[in-house]
Amino acid sequence: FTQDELKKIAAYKAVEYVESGMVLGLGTGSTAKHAIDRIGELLREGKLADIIGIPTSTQTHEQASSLGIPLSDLDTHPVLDLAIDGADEVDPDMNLVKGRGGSLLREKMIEGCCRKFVVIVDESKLVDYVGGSGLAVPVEVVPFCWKFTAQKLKSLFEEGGCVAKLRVLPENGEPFVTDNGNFIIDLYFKRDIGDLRAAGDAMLRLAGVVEHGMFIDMATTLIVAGSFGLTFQLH
Ligand code: DER
Repeated sequence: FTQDELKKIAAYKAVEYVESGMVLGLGTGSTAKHAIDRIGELLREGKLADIIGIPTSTQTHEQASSLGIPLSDLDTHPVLDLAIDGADEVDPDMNLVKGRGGSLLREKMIEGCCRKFVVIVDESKLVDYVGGSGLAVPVEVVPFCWKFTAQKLKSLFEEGGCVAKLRVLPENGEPFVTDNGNFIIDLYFKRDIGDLRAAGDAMLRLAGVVEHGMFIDMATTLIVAGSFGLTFQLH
């Protein structure tokens, strides 16, 4: 199987949790895209009905509305039955890194008020510890004095333990701007962060920080698609 086929297998399996009448958090990214396509297909086939989707990004809003999935928001539906979303990393305790697609704030808001949060990944996302893939832990920050905030984020970790980079658009080097009009500082860690909650809380105490991409203790169900088939982990 290709990586995308694995993503699709995990996504389709997650959609089996969807029942008619549910209010669903719709994730963002290439794995969640498959789940949203599948939900649209089942609605069209009449195998699902009365679904309301709460999109976690403008990108997902566009995909879901093009599929005819009725959409709403948290103001109208402050409690959701189920959210399905991908992740950039999953550690053995089901803590996640999310946000490499830039949607972490809305994802965390929406996935934080679901009865069940099903995470769908291919096996390449499994790590021993958060940051262990050597890829970024994203932090959404206000554009005002972002350099100052990036410096403050770095100073939370011992000398040299963390590199902070402003996320820019590859095509023109301009800062990436989130759906909420903010910037993203990508943090790269040389070693295990250790106490994720303490690190996350310290980040959030910085006034310029809006939210970080560590989803601690939020996932209720993990579906992993790998060469060995599907595995499930319940929290
Ligand atoms: O940016 C995000 O939060 C995405 O959900 C990301 O975590 C997973 O994206 P992928 O399914 O395209 O790998």
